[in-house]
Amino acid sequence: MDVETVEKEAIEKLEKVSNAQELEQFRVEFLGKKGKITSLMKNLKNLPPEERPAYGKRVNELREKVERLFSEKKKQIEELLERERMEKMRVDVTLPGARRKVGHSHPVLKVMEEIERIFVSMGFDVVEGPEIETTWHNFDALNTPEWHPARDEHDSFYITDELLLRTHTSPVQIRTMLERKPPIAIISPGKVYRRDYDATHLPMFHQVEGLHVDRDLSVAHLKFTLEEFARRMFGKNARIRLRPSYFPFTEPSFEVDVYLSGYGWLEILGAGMVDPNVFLNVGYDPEEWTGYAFGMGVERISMLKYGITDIREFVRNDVRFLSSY
Ligand code: 2U9
Repeated sequence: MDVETVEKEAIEKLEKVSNAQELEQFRVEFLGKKGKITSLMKNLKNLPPEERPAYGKRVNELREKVERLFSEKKKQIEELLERERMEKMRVDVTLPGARRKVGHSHPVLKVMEEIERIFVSMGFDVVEGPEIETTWHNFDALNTPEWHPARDEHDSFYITDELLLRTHTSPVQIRTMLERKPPIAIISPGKVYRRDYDATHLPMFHQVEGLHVDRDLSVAHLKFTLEEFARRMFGKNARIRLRPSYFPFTEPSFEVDVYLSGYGWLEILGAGMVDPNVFLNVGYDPEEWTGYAFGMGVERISMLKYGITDIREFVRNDVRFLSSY
């Protein structure tokens, strides 16, 4: 084979090389120890001595040319491989991340904590107590006589004649008054139990009650505190009004309504001045100490705040409901 044929063949073949494997085959075929260019060089000894320098030069030039073309091709193929590798690793940074679903507090707990924050910012302490209570702490100390319907076994969950699931968190205030000396400003959040179950009542629900005991407290202090609470809870335009009511443990007693534009007057809590008999029951002198108290149902506040119409939604555990608060 002559130099021209090998050159033509080499150029044509290299043209068609498209991957690393073909490139290696090409190298062996043309540039290898037994390759075509090497064998051209071996022809040297068969030529007449005067032709050898020119022929040698020609073959060396061919080798250099093919080596150069080979390196160019090699570089091309390496670039192609690198591009393919990068393409495979490509990450779409605009795709949404794999977000882990975490739960959140129950809407009742959220509202309860919001109520706590408001009163804590006004200087109230948060106090908790047992859910199983004595009839004395739950009723007698709170001036609630034997004849009161709340004491009936059809209205409360009794464990024994003298132990029951607390029907309000007021016994926590009784325990605190027995343990501390006035002045006292506390709220008691927690679960309470009554034998009721319909669209507006659950057998277990949540209350936040408050008690402020000091000298010279009046209905004015009560009204200011609850109006401030209503503004912080329902917006700064919220107004409250007091309507006369009756509770065994307060005198006078009130139902407290909040005015919400678009809704009118809504009953949100009960309140009153601590009955002197309650002070006597915990050994406080009613001539020296005065106090106001209030109580609210957390589910009720949550229903008003979010427009929920059936209290049973809170315990149905449907995530479509729970996750929207
Ligand atoms: C002490 C003295 C007085 C707590 C009070 C109310 C009025 C009241 C209800 C609201 C809705 C209960 O959850 S509800 O059904 N509560 O209306 N609670 S005054 O008075 C006290 C508490 C403790 C020592």
